[in-house]
Amino acid sequence: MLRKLYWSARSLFASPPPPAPDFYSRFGGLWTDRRDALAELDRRAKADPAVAALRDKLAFFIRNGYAILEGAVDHQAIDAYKADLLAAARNNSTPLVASVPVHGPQDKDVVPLAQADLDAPLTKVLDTYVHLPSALSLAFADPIVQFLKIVFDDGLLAFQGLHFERGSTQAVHQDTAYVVLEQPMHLCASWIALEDVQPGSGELMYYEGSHRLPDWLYGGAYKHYNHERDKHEEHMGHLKALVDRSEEQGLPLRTFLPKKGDALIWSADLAHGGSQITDPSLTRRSLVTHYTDASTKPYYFRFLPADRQKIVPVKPDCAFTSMYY
Ligand SMILES: O=C(O)CCC(=O)C(=O)O
Repeated sequence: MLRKLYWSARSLFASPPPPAPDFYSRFGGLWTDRRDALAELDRRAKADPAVAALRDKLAFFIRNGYAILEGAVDHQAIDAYKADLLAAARNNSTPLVASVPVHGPQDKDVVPLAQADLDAPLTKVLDTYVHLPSALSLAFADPIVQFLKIVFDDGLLAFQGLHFERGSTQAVHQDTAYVVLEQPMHLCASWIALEDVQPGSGELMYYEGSHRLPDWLYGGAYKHYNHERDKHEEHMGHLKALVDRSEEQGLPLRTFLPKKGDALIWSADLAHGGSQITDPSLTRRSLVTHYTDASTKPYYFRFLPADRQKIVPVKPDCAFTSMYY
């Protein structure tokens, strides 16, 4: 019911916002999305040693739409999380749920974890950070928090988490179409490798620099896709345009072959997806967390009763929420 309301609701972004001249997107963004972001980085690095220490990574993030934080997450923390997830998957009474692929206009359903085939591509265990404290050590590992606090200029709110056992094989997309916020561009994600990723396992792929492609406007107005409001062809057109425009501009298509514990941070509009799995014997265990800043709310809060709009503090500057639990 809740999900139906969420997906069927008309957006209040009923007409396109006026162009935001200081930003590449008419929907604005974070300071890193401003046209003068590199000059702003210089200013901030002079004033703040924490920014100066991450200056090269931040400049790369501004130019390319992502940054790689090598060894961001401790191996013991990862092993503890994987053991907890495995135990939960074997426990019929775990409250955890998973998104599984189905045929139909919405192409996915949410089922109890015990009913999900974890080995199927496109199975995603949802918001494990709510029920597995060990997931919090990953999603809020210090290097990730330090980087995102600078980018957000604020604390972090984790509001959607996806655990993958296998490559997703998901088409190249922009998260702003599906992971919706009241301020759509106030979005970043971390992708944490829970094992060394092997070629052929369905590696994460992304077009470097695609975060600056022109806004795709659903119905001429909206940043996000709504399967009841928007035509299937429009959605397919968006996915095709991401590949076509990236290739027209000569943006390199990269694949991510991280070591266990490496994390990739992507910005709101980086076009990314899952490569084809050419060796089905390989797992590709990873944890994705979508974050916004402490002052932005997920769009799904509009459809949750007040007592379900829970923001749970984890440690200073870090909190989580969920639409599922
Ligand atoms: O890990 C992948 O293959 C893709 C993940 C993804 O696209 C996402 O979480 O938005």
